[in-house]
Amino acid sequence: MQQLAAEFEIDFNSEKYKDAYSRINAIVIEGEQEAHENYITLAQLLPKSQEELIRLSKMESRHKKGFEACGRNLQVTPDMEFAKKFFLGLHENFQNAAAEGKVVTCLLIQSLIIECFAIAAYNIYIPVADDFARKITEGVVKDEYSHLNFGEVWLKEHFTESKAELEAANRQNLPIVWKMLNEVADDAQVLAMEKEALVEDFMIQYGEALSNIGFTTRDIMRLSAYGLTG
Ligand code: Y39
Ligand code: FE
Ligand code: FE
Ligand code: FE
Repeated sequence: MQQLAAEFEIDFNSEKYKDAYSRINAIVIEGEQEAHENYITLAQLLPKSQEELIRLSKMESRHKKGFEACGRNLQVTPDMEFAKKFFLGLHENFQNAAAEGKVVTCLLIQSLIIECFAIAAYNIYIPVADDFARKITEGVVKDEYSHLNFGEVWLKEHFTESKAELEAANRQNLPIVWKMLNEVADDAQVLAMEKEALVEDFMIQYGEALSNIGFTTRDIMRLSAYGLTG
């Protein structure tokens, strides 16, 4: 039963909810589509992991289909134009890094930053989702942990030679994530997702990832809060 939804008095059929959902649902659909493409690109950059990365890219397409069904279930049309703009900063940085063969930057953007953003968002969404979307999202979030794990394992194995590029890529991309969170905060609130909870969950996931890769606590404090102001 939708106990939390009742407690927060969420009306999934209200115009207000559906309007906010048209953007959040689009962000998630676009994010899954771009994640699909990013893992195909990574498969080309990392031939040794090709098979596994193609498998991850296929999971992302399935996620996209699942979230498209969530929108249809609420009779919401996703605002894909909004979503494309929302992802443009990270999209361009990933494309440019890929063109230069900077696999460490690509992994930081997709497998650390975007996966942690997805895990935070899905964890916060699950308790306040409608029954249909909750079941879909519960299945998806398990996969996202495995995508994050791929990035962690690869970067841990190549930590020494990747450290400087990771620092630079973090500096370039983490401020973009905070900007994205601010842009989506009002719509997320309508879905009963608190910005503070999203920020907190993101910081926990990202900090843990950096720790698993080999960064010290001191490095993590500096890296994970970079660009977080206001
Ligand atoms: O790896 C993945 O599947 C990630 C692409 C998906 C990103 C989803 C982005 C979620 C942000 C939603 C913000 C709602 C508050
Ligand atoms: Fe593209
Ligand atoms: Fe996904
Ligand atoms: Fe993913």
